[in-house]
Amino acid sequence: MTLVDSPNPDGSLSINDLDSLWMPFTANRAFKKRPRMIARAKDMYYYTPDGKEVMDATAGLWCVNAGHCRDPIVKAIQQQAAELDFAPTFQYGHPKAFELANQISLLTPDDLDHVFFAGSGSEGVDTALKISLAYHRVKGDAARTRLIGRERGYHGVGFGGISVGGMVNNRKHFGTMLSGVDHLPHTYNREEQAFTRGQPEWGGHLADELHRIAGLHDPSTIAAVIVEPMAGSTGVLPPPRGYLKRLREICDQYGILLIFDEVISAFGRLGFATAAERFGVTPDIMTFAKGVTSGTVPMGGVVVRKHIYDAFMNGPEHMIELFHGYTYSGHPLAAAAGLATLETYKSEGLFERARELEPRFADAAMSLKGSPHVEDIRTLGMTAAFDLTPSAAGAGERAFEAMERGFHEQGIMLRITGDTVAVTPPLIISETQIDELFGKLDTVFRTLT
Ligand code: PXG
Repeated sequence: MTLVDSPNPDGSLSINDLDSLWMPFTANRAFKKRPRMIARAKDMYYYTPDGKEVMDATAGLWCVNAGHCRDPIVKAIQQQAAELDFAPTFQYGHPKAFELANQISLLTPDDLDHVFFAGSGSEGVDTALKISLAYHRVKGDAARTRLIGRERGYHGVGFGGISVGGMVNNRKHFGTMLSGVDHLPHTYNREEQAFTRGQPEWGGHLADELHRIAGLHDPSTIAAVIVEPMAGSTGVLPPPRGYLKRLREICDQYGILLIFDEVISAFGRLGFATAAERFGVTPDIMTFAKGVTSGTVPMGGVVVRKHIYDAFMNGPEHMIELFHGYTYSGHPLAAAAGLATLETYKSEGLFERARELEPRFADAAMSLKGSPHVEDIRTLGMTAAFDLTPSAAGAGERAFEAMERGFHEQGIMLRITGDTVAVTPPLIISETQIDELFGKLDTVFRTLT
Protein backbone atom coordinates (compact mmCIF):
# COMPACT_ATOMS: atom_id res chain seq x y z
CA MET A 1 0.00 0.00 0.00
CA THR A 2 1.24 3.50 -0.76
CA LEU A 3 0.21 6.84 0.60
CA VAL A 4 -1.58 8.89 -2.05
CA ASP A 5 -1.93 12.63 -2.45
CA SER A 6 -5.29 14.14 -1.63
CA PRO A 7 -7.69 13.54 -4.55
CA ASN A 8 -8.82 17.14 -4.23
CA PRO A 9 -5.71 19.29 -3.97
CA ASP A 10 -7.66 22.42 -2.99
CA GLY A 11 -8.36 20.68 0.32
CA SER A 12 -12.13 20.77 -0.04
CA LEU A 13 -13.95 17.75 1.30
CA SER A 14 -16.49 15.68 -0.52
CA ILE A 15 -18.85 13.31 1.27
CA ASN A 16 -16.69 10.34 0.29
CA ASP A 17 -13.75 11.79 2.18
CA LEU A 18 -15.63 11.37 5.45
CA ASP A 19 -16.25 7.70 4.93
CA SER A 20 -13.08 6.11 6.29
CA LEU A 21 -13.28 7.51 9.79
CA TRP A 22 -15.59 5.63 12.14
CA MET A 23 -16.27 8.43 14.58
CA PRO A 24 -16.42 7.70 18.32
CA PHE A 25 -19.68 8.21 20.25
CA THR A 26 -21.16 9.81 17.13
CA ALA A 27 -24.24 9.38 14.98
CA ASN A 28 -21.93 8.75 11.99
CA ARG A 29 -24.54 8.83 9.23
CA ALA A 30 -26.18 12.03 10.47
CA PHE A 31 -22.79 13.72 10.94
CA LYS A 32 -21.55 12.76 7.49
CA LYS A 33 -24.71 14.15 5.90
CA ARG A 34 -24.37 17.45 7.71
CA PRO A 35 -20.88 17.74 9.28
CA ARG A 36 -20.09 19.95 12.23
CA MET A 37 -16.47 20.52 11.29
CA ILE A 38 -13.91 22.43 13.35
CA ALA A 39 -10.66 23.74 11.84
CA ARG A 40 -9.04 25.85 14.53
CA ALA A 41 -9.56 27.37 17.97
CA LYS A 42 -8.49 30.24 20.18
CA ASP A 43 -9.49 30.98 23.79
CA MET A 44 -13.31 30.61 24.07
CA TYR A 45 -14.02 29.96 20.40
CA TYR A 46 -13.78 27.34 17.71
CA TYR A 47 -13.73 28.26 14.02
CA THR A 48 -15.20 26.22 11.19
CA PRO A 49 -13.16 25.58 7.99
CA ASP A 50 -14.95 28.56 6.40
CA GLY A 51 -14.08 30.80 9.33
CA LYS A 52 -17.38 30.86 11.22
CA GLU A 53 -17.00 31.46 14.97
CA VAL A 54 -18.47 28.83 17.32
CA MET A 55 -18.49 29.46 21.05
CA ASP A 56 -17.09 26.50 22.98
CA ALA A 57 -19.72 25.89 25.66
CA THR A 58 -18.27 22.46 26.44
CA ALA A 59 -14.52 23.01 26.92
CA GLY A 60 -14.12 20.49 24.10
CA LEU A 61 -15.18 17.40 26.04
CA TRP A 62 -14.95 18.92 29.52
CA CYS A 63 -11.20 19.20 29.17
CA VAL A 64 -10.04 22.56 27.77
CA ASN A 65 -10.31 24.31 31.13
CA ALA A 66 -7.62 26.91 30.35
CA GLY A 67 -9.17 27.87 26.99
CA HIS A 68 -7.88 27.00 23.54
CA CYS A 69 -4.38 27.28 22.09
CA ARG A 70 -3.02 29.22 25.04
CA ASP A 71 0.45 30.54 24.22
CA PRO A 72 2.42 29.22 27.23
CA ILE A 73 0.98 25.73 26.81
CA VAL A 74 1.51 25.72 23.04
CA LYS A 75 5.13 26.84 23.49
CA ALA A 76 5.84 24.23 26.15
CA ILE A 77 4.58 21.46 23.86
CA GLN A 78 6.54 22.78 20.88
CA GLN A 79 9.75 23.00 22.89
CA GLN A 80 9.29 19.56 24.38
CA ALA A 81 8.69 17.98 20.96
CA ALA A 82 12.01 19.40 19.79
CA GLU A 83 13.94 18.48 22.95
CA LEU A 84 12.71 15.03 24.01
CA ASP A 85 9.98 13.41 21.93
CA PHE A 86 9.71 10.16 23.84
CA ALA A 87 11.46 8.39 26.63
CA PRO A 88 10.29 5.25 28.39
CA THR A 89 9.06 5.48 31.95
CA PHE A 90 9.46 1.72 32.44
CA GLN A 91 12.79 1.35 34.26
CA TYR A 92 13.92 4.79 32.97
CA GLY A 93 12.69 8.29 33.69
CA HIS A 94 12.65 11.87 32.49
CA PRO A 95 12.52 14.87 34.81
CA LYS A 96 9.21 16.40 33.77
CA ALA A 97 7.21 13.27 34.64
CA PHE A 98 8.52 13.51 38.22
CA GLU A 99 7.98 17.25 38.33
CA LEU A 100 4.38 16.92 37.20
CA ALA A 101 3.72 14.12 39.71
CA ASN A 102 5.00 16.42 42.46
CA GLN A 103 2.83 19.30 41.30
CA ILE A 104 -0.26 17.10 41.17
CA SER A 105 0.40 15.68 44.60
CA LEU A 106 0.61 19.25 45.93
CA LEU A 107 -2.82 19.99 44.47
CA THR A 108 -4.53 16.92 45.95
CA PRO A 109 -5.60 16.86 49.61
CA ASP A 110 -4.07 15.11 52.60
CA ASP A 111 -1.67 12.27 51.82
CA LEU A 112 -2.84 11.69 48.23
CA ASP A 113 0.81 11.88 47.35
CA HIS A 114 1.72 9.28 44.74
CA VAL A 115 0.83 9.61 41.08
CA PHE A 116 0.63 6.86 38.47
CA PHE A 117 0.30 8.16 34.91
CA ALA A 118 -1.85 6.71 32.14
CA GLY A 119 -2.89 7.95 28.72
CA SER A 120 -6.58 8.71 29.29
CA GLY A 121 -9.37 8.73 31.83
CA SER A 122 -10.41 5.19 30.91
CA GLU A 123 -6.89 3.95 31.52
CA GLY A 124 -6.84 5.90 34.77
CA VAL A 125 -9.99 4.10 35.89
CA ASP A 126 -8.58 0.69 34.97
CA THR A 127 -5.44 1.60 36.89
CA ALA A 128 -7.44 2.63 39.97
CA LEU A 129 -9.46 -0.60 39.95
CA LYS A 130 -6.37 -2.75 39.46
CA ILE A 131 -4.44 -0.97 42.20
CA SER A 132 -7.40 -1.52 44.56
CA LEU A 133 -7.44 -5.25 43.92
CA ALA A 134 -3.66 -5.56 44.10
CA TYR A 135 -3.51 -3.49 47.30
CA HIS A 136 -5.72 -5.85 49.23
CA ARG A 137 -3.77 -8.80 47.88
CA VAL A 138 -0.36 -7.46 48.87
CA LYS A 139 -1.83 -6.76 52.30
CA GLY A 140 -2.82 -10.41 52.56
CA ASP A 141 -6.54 -9.74 52.07
CA ALA A 142 -6.97 -11.44 48.69
CA ALA A 143 -10.66 -12.20 49.28
CA ARG A 144 -11.52 -8.57 48.63
CA THR A 145 -12.27 -8.79 44.93
CA ARG A 146 -15.65 -7.12 44.48
CA LEU A 147 -15.95 -3.67 42.94
CA ILE A 148 -18.91 -1.40 43.56
CA GLY A 149 -19.94 1.32 41.10
CA ARG A 150 -23.12 3.33 40.78
CA GLU A 151 -26.09 3.54 38.44
CA ARG A 152 -25.72 6.37 35.93
CA GLY A 153 -21.96 6.42 36.64
CA TYR A 154 -19.51 6.99 33.79
CA HIS A 155 -15.99 5.71 34.15
CA GLY A 156 -14.84 5.61 30.56
CA VAL A 157 -15.05 2.77 28.12
CA GLY A 158 -12.52 0.13 29.17
CA PHE A 159 -13.98 -3.16 30.39
CA GLY A 160 -13.25 -2.10 33.98
CA GLY A 161 -14.92 1.26 33.49
CA ILE A 162 -18.07 -0.06 31.82
CA SER A 163 -18.37 -2.81 34.42
CA VAL A 164 -18.53 -0.36 37.33
CA GLY A 165 -20.25 2.28 35.17
CA GLY A 166 -24.00 2.56 35.10
CA MET A 167 -25.00 4.00 31.74
CA VAL A 168 -26.96 1.26 30.04
CA ASN A 169 -26.10 2.09 26.42
CA ASN A 170 -22.41 1.87 27.24
CA ARG A 171 -22.89 -1.60 28.75
CA LYS A 172 -25.60 -3.53 26.99
CA HIS A 173 -23.67 -4.47 23.84
CA PHE A 174 -20.57 -5.74 25.56
CA GLY A 175 -21.35 -9.05 27.16
CA THR A 176 -20.94 -9.84 30.81
CA MET A 177 -17.96 -7.56 31.49
CA LEU A 178 -16.16 -8.01 34.85
CA SER A 179 -17.75 -10.38 37.31
CA GLY A 180 -18.24 -9.54 40.97
CA VAL A 181 -19.47 -6.00 40.41
CA ASP A 182 -22.48 -4.40 42.11
CA HIS A 183 -23.96 -0.90 41.90
CA LEU A 184 -25.22 1.72 44.30
CA PRO A 185 -28.41 3.49 43.23
CA HIS A 186 -28.00 6.83 41.47
CA THR A 187 -28.85 9.96 43.39
CA TYR A 188 -31.29 11.76 41.08
CA ASN A 189 -34.91 12.28 42.02
CA ARG A 190 -36.69 14.99 40.07
CA GLU A 191 -39.62 15.28 42.47
CA GLU A 192 -37.26 16.03 45.33
CA GLN A 193 -34.54 17.93 43.52
CA ALA A 194 -35.87 19.80 40.45
CA PHE A 195 -34.19 23.14 39.70
CA THR A 196 -31.64 22.83 42.51
CA ARG A 197 -28.62 25.13 42.36
CA GLY A 198 -25.63 23.21 43.67
CA GLN A 199 -26.05 20.24 45.98
CA PRO A 200 -29.57 18.91 46.56
CA GLU A 201 -30.78 18.66 50.16
CA TRP A 202 -32.45 15.33 49.42
CA GLY A 203 -30.56 12.10 48.84
CA GLY A 204 -27.70 11.90 51.37
CA HIS A 205 -29.32 8.77 52.82
CA LEU A 206 -28.74 6.91 49.52
CA ALA A 207 -25.14 6.34 50.60
CA ASP A 208 -26.54 3.94 53.20
CA GLU A 209 -27.32 1.54 50.37
CA LEU A 210 -23.68 0.57 50.69
CA HIS A 211 -24.61 -1.09 54.00
CA ARG A 212 -27.17 -3.20 52.14
CA ILE A 213 -24.68 -4.20 49.43
CA ALA A 214 -22.02 -4.95 52.05
CA GLY A 215 -24.59 -7.04 53.92
CA LEU A 216 -25.45 -8.99 50.79
CA HIS A 217 -21.89 -9.89 49.79
CA ASP A 218 -20.16 -9.53 53.17
CA PRO A 219 -17.88 -6.52 53.54
CA SER A 220 -14.78 -8.73 53.58
CA THR A 221 -15.30 -9.47 49.86
CA ILE A 222 -15.42 -5.84 48.72
CA ALA A 223 -12.25 -4.16 47.43
CA ALA A 224 -13.43 -0.70 46.42
CA VAL A 225 -16.28 1.66 45.72
CA ILE A 226 -15.90 4.01 42.76
CA VAL A 227 -18.05 7.10 42.19
CA GLU A 228 -17.79 10.39 40.38
CA PRO A 229 -18.12 13.05 43.09
CA MET A 230 -20.36 14.86 40.62
CA ALA A 231 -21.75 12.52 37.97
CA GLY A 232 -20.92 14.27 34.70
CA SER A 233 -21.62 12.35 31.53
CA THR A 234 -25.01 11.13 32.67
CA GLY A 235 -26.18 14.74 32.67
CA VAL A 236 -24.65 16.48 35.71
CA LEU A 237 -25.85 15.08 39.04
CA PRO A 238 -24.34 17.04 41.93
CA PRO A 239 -23.90 14.91 45.06
CA PRO A 240 -26.69 15.32 47.63
CA ARG A 241 -25.57 17.03 50.82
CA GLY A 242 -23.78 14.65 53.16
CA TYR A 243 -23.71 11.82 50.61
CA LEU A 244 -19.96 11.65 49.96
CA LYS A 245 -19.12 12.00 53.65
CA ARG A 246 -21.40 9.07 54.45
CA LEU A 247 -19.83 6.94 51.73
CA ARG A 248 -16.42 7.72 53.22
CA GLU A 249 -17.56 6.70 56.69
CA ILE A 250 -19.09 3.44 55.54
CA CYS A 251 -15.98 2.56 53.50
CA ASP A 252 -13.85 3.21 56.58
CA GLN A 253 -16.12 1.07 58.72
CA TYR A 254 -15.74 -1.91 56.35
CA GLY A 255 -12.13 -1.46 55.19
CA ILE A 256 -13.27 -0.71 51.62
CA LEU A 257 -11.19 1.65 49.45
CA LEU A 258 -13.02 4.73 48.18
CA ILE A 259 -12.16 5.87 44.65
CA PHE A 260 -13.25 9.26 43.37
CA ASP A 261 -13.26 9.41 39.60
CA GLU A 262 -12.26 13.05 39.13
CA VAL A 263 -11.64 12.90 35.38
CA ILE A 264 -14.16 15.72 34.93
CA SER A 265 -14.25 17.35 38.35
CA ALA A 266 -10.51 17.90 38.94
CA PHE A 267 -8.60 20.97 37.78
CA GLY A 268 -11.11 23.69 38.41
CA ARG A 269 -14.44 22.55 37.00
CA LEU A 270 -15.99 22.89 40.48
CA GLY A 271 -13.96 25.95 41.51
CA PHE A 272 -11.29 23.94 43.33
CA ALA A 273 -8.33 21.83 42.33
CA THR A 274 -10.41 18.74 43.11
CA ALA A 275 -13.97 17.87 44.09
CA ALA A 276 -12.46 16.16 47.12
CA GLU A 277 -11.25 19.57 48.28
CA ARG A 278 -14.58 21.24 47.56
CA PHE A 279 -16.59 18.64 49.46
CA GLY A 280 -14.04 18.06 52.22
CA VAL A 281 -13.93 14.29 51.64
CA THR A 282 -10.66 12.54 50.82
CA PRO A 283 -10.81 9.31 48.82
CA ASP A 284 -8.09 6.65 48.95
CA ILE A 285 -7.57 6.84 45.21
CA MET A 286 -8.42 9.61 42.78
CA THR A 287 -8.44 9.42 39.00
CA PHE A 288 -7.75 12.40 36.77
CA ALA A 289 -7.33 13.20 33.05
CA LYS A 290 -8.71 15.92 30.75
CA GLY A 291 -7.96 19.18 32.60
CA VAL A 292 -4.48 18.06 33.64
CA THR A 293 -3.24 19.14 30.20
CA SER A 294 -6.29 21.27 29.40
CA GLY A 295 -7.00 18.67 26.72
CA THR A 296 -3.91 19.54 24.68
CA VAL A 297 -2.09 16.21 24.93
CA PRO A 298 -3.76 12.98 26.07
CA MET A 299 -3.01 12.15 29.68
CA GLY A 300 -4.74 10.50 32.61
CA GLY A 301 -3.74 8.84 35.82
CA VAL A 302 -4.42 8.18 39.45
CA VAL A 303 -3.25 9.63 42.73
CA VAL A 304 -3.09 7.26 45.70
CA ARG A 305 -2.70 7.80 49.40
CA LYS A 306 0.60 7.10 51.07
CA HIS A 307 -0.51 3.88 52.76
CA ILE A 308 -1.45 2.39 49.39
CA TYR A 309 1.88 3.20 47.75
CA ASP A 310 3.79 2.05 50.83
CA ALA A 311 1.99 -1.30 50.85
CA PHE A 312 3.61 -2.12 47.49
CA MET A 313 7.15 -1.01 48.38
CA ASN A 314 8.18 -4.37 49.73
CA GLY A 315 10.26 -7.34 48.63
CA PRO A 316 13.60 -7.36 46.78
CA GLU A 317 14.48 -3.92 45.45
CA HIS A 318 15.24 -5.08 41.92
CA MET A 319 11.69 -6.46 41.58
CA ILE A 320 8.89 -4.58 39.85
CA GLU A 321 6.30 -3.77 42.54
CA LEU A 322 3.25 -3.33 40.30
CA PHE A 323 2.91 -5.14 36.98
CA HIS A 324 1.01 -2.38 35.28
CA GLY A 325 1.75 0.63 33.06
CA TYR A 326 1.29 2.04 29.56
CA THR A 327 3.86 2.90 26.90
CA TYR A 328 2.63 6.47 27.15
CA SER A 329 2.50 6.70 30.97
CA GLY A 330 4.06 10.10 31.67
CA HIS A 331 4.75 10.86 27.99
CA PRO A 332 7.14 13.82 27.70
CA LEU A 333 4.73 15.94 25.62
CA ALA A 334 1.92 15.30 28.11
CA ALA A 335 4.19 16.03 31.06
CA ALA A 336 5.35 19.32 29.50
CA ALA A 337 1.78 20.26 28.62
CA GLY A 338 0.63 19.35 32.15
CA LEU A 339 3.28 21.51 33.80
CA ALA A 340 2.47 24.50 31.58
CA THR A 341 -1.26 23.98 32.16
CA LEU A 342 -0.97 23.85 35.94
CA GLU A 343 1.19 26.97 35.81
CA THR A 344 -1.50 28.71 33.73
CA TYR A 345 -4.25 27.71 36.18
CA LYS A 346 -2.12 29.09 38.99
CA SER A 347 -0.89 32.33 37.44
CA GLU A 348 -4.35 33.22 36.16
CA GLY A 349 -6.15 32.05 39.32
CA LEU A 350 -8.56 30.05 37.19
CA PHE A 351 -9.87 27.80 39.98
CA GLU A 352 -10.68 30.82 42.17
CA ARG A 353 -12.16 32.55 39.16
CA ALA A 354 -14.51 29.61 38.58
CA ARG A 355 -15.51 29.74 42.24
CA GLU A 356 -16.27 33.45 42.05
CA LEU A 357 -18.23 33.15 38.81
CA GLU A 358 -20.30 30.20 40.01
CA PRO A 359 -23.28 32.21 41.39
CA ARG A 360 -23.42 34.35 38.26
CA PHE A 361 -23.17 31.24 36.05
CA ALA A 362 -25.91 29.45 38.03
CA ASP A 363 -28.22 32.51 37.86
CA ALA A 364 -27.78 32.71 34.10
CA ALA A 365 -28.47 28.97 33.73
CA MET A 366 -31.54 29.09 35.98
CA SER A 367 -32.92 32.05 34.01
CA LEU A 368 -33.81 29.46 31.33
CA LYS A 369 -36.39 27.90 33.66
CA GLY A 370 -39.59 28.37 31.69
CA SER A 371 -37.89 28.11 28.29
CA PRO A 372 -39.75 25.70 26.02
CA HIS A 373 -39.20 21.96 26.76
CA VAL A 374 -37.00 22.55 29.84
CA GLU A 375 -38.00 20.10 32.58
CA ASP A 376 -35.09 20.50 34.97
CA ILE A 377 -31.87 22.49 35.34
CA ARG A 378 -28.93 21.49 37.55
CA THR A 379 -25.80 23.51 38.25
CA LEU A 380 -22.55 23.00 40.13
CA GLY A 381 -19.29 24.89 39.63
CA MET A 382 -18.92 25.90 36.00
CA THR A 383 -21.35 23.22 34.93
CA ALA A 384 -25.02 23.23 34.03
CA ALA A 385 -27.39 20.66 32.56
CA PHE A 386 -30.82 21.06 31.02
CA ASP A 387 -33.23 18.14 30.78
CA LEU A 388 -35.55 18.55 27.79
CA THR A 389 -38.91 16.85 27.35
CA PRO A 390 -38.32 14.02 24.87
CA SER A 391 -40.01 14.65 21.54
CA ALA A 392 -42.64 12.34 20.06
CA ALA A 393 -40.05 11.44 17.39
CA GLY A 394 -38.07 9.44 19.95
CA ALA A 395 -35.63 9.60 22.85
CA GLY A 396 -32.66 11.87 22.25
CA GLU A 397 -34.17 13.50 19.16
CA ARG A 398 -34.87 16.86 20.80
CA ALA A 399 -31.41 17.28 22.31
CA PHE A 400 -29.86 16.20 19.00
CA GLU A 401 -31.83 18.95 17.27
CA ALA A 402 -30.57 21.40 19.92
CA MET A 403 -26.96 20.40 19.18
CA GLU A 404 -27.46 20.81 15.43
CA ARG A 405 -29.28 24.12 15.70
CA GLY A 406 -26.74 25.34 18.23
CA PHE A 407 -23.85 24.66 15.89
CA HIS A 408 -25.33 25.65 12.54
CA GLU A 409 -27.65 28.48 13.54
CA GLN A 410 -26.38 29.98 16.80
CA GLY A 411 -22.63 29.30 16.62
CA ILE A 412 -22.37 27.38 19.88
CA MET A 413 -20.97 23.93 20.67
CA LEU A 414 -23.15 21.93 23.08
CA ARG A 415 -22.86 18.41 24.52
CA ILE A 416 -25.83 16.14 24.70
CA THR A 417 -26.61 12.90 26.46
CA GLY A 418 -30.06 11.46 25.85
CA ASP A 419 -32.33 14.49 26.05
CA THR A 420 -30.01 16.41 28.35
CA VAL A 421 -27.90 19.34 27.17
CA ALA A 422 -24.71 19.97 29.17
CA VAL A 423 -22.86 23.27 29.36
CA THR A 424 -19.30 23.21 30.71
CA PRO A 425 -17.28 26.09 29.26
CA PRO A 426 -13.57 26.81 29.64
CA LEU A 427 -12.88 28.53 32.96
CA ILE A 428 -11.65 31.68 31.19
CA ILE A 429 -15.23 32.56 30.20
CA SER A 430 -16.06 36.21 30.89
CA GLU A 431 -19.30 37.52 32.42
CA THR A 432 -20.37 38.88 29.03
CA GLN A 433 -19.65 35.53 27.44
CA ILE A 434 -21.76 33.79 30.11
CA ASP A 435 -24.68 35.99 29.03
CA GLU A 436 -23.89 35.31 25.38
CA LEU A 437 -23.78 31.55 26.02
CA PHE A 438 -27.12 31.30 27.81
CA GLY A 439 -28.70 33.80 25.39
CA LYS A 440 -27.76 31.51 22.50
CA LEU A 441 -29.00 28.47 24.40
CA ASP A 442 -32.33 30.13 25.10
CA THR A 443 -32.71 30.92 21.39
CA VAL A 444 -31.87 27.30 20.56
CA PHE A 445 -34.58 26.05 22.94
CA ARG A 446 -37.11 28.52 21.53
CA THR A 447 -36.49 27.37 17.96
CA LEU A 448 -36.79 23.64 18.68
CA THR A 449 -39.63 21.88 16.89
N1 PXG B 1 -14.24 8.96 34.04
C1 PXG B 1 -15.06 10.01 33.94
C2 PXG B 1 -15.74 10.50 35.18
C3 PXG B 1 -15.26 10.65 32.72
O1 PXG B 1 -16.09 11.69 32.66
C4 PXG B 1 -13.74 9.06 31.73
C5 PXG B 1 -13.58 8.47 32.96
C6 PXG B 1 -12.98 8.49 30.58
O2 PXG B 1 -12.01 9.34 30.11
P1 PXG B 1 -11.40 9.13 28.63
O3 PXG B 1 -10.22 10.07 28.62
O4 PXG B 1 -10.98 7.73 28.51
O5 PXG B 1 -12.49 9.50 27.66
C7 PXG B 1 -14.57 10.17 31.59
C8 PXG B 1 -14.75 10.79 30.24
C9 PXG B 1 -19.45 13.98 27.99
C10 PXG B 1 -18.15 13.25 27.88
O6 PXG B 1 -19.81 14.73 27.11
C11 PXG B 1 -17.53 12.84 29.02
C12 PXG B 1 -16.35 12.11 28.93
C13 PXG B 1 -15.80 11.80 27.72
C14 PXG B 1 -16.43 12.24 26.55
C15 PXG B 1 -17.62 12.97 26.62
O7 PXG B 1 -20.13 13.85 29.02
N2 PXG B 1 -15.80 11.70 30.14
